[in-house]
Amino acid sequence: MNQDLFNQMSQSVVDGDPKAAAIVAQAALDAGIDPLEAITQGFVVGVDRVGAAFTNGDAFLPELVMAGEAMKAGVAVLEPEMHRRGTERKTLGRVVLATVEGDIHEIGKSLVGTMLAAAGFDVFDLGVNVPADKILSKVREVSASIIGLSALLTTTMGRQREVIEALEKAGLRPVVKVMVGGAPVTRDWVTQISADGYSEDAIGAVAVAKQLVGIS
Ligand code: B1M
Repeated sequence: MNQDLFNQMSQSVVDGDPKAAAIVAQAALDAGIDPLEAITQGFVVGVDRVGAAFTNGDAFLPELVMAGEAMKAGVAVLEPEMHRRGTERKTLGRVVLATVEGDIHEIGKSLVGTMLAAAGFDVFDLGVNVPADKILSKVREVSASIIGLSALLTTTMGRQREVIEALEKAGLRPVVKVMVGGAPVTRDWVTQISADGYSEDAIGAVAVAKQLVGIS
């Protein structure tokens, strides 16, 4: 039964059908399925299929765009429930979150933000294509203890390093931890740029953020 719904979620993304994605997401909630499980076992499976087809030349940019739109529509239905499940917890710290400059992939970053907020962090999500100076000025404004940087392109990963360098230049590096993520990011890269934390996925990001503020 759940697998049927997961298959329909995946298919709605492959079909690039936001309406179908929203309907099946609601059906999953009505069936009592954990919203994060719905995302990882349903929508992400679909978006990965489209990504693989794009790599092989079997799908093109319009399909990629529509897959992203469908995934966003489905996740939007599931998000309030994810927040609701985390609303009882106290504030654990302030996180400024962004997809780096030059990169407009938002879905994974937003999912990380939702999970961090649900876990009890105050999340200031600056969106996508965000330059280092804008990130730094938000960090100062809200006295954030963590910066979360997402990059989905090999060509934009370097921007994560730039933000860390800007932080050092501003003298803020000792008081602000930097967590990075995104599909092309590896542990090696994290070491190379001297970031403080890394996670492969949104659940792991919560554990890493907690470690960074001294809660584990
Ligand atoms: Co693009 N895209 N895309 N894309 N896209 C990828 C990333 C790609 C791998 C597809 C492919 O070729 N197979 C490829 C990158 C190749 C590379 O550099 N290695 C690619 C490309 C090439 C491009 C364009 C250049 C295409 C073009 O124009 N020719 C272009 C770039 C535009 C730009 O940014 N300047 C482009 C555009 C787009 C769309 C706009 C059409 C759309 C995004 C829509 C949107 O976000 N609103 C899109 C999409 C949908 C994808 C794929 C198919 C799916 C990405 C996604 O949402 N995944 C993607 C292929 C793929 O990943 N399978 C692809 C689901 C999401 C839940 O996972 O984002 O990985 P993800 O996030 C995960 C983890 O990475 C981690 O947790 C998340 C949840 O588990 N994580 C963090 C992410 N951020 C984190 C931060 C953390 C911790 C963990 O701490 C702070």
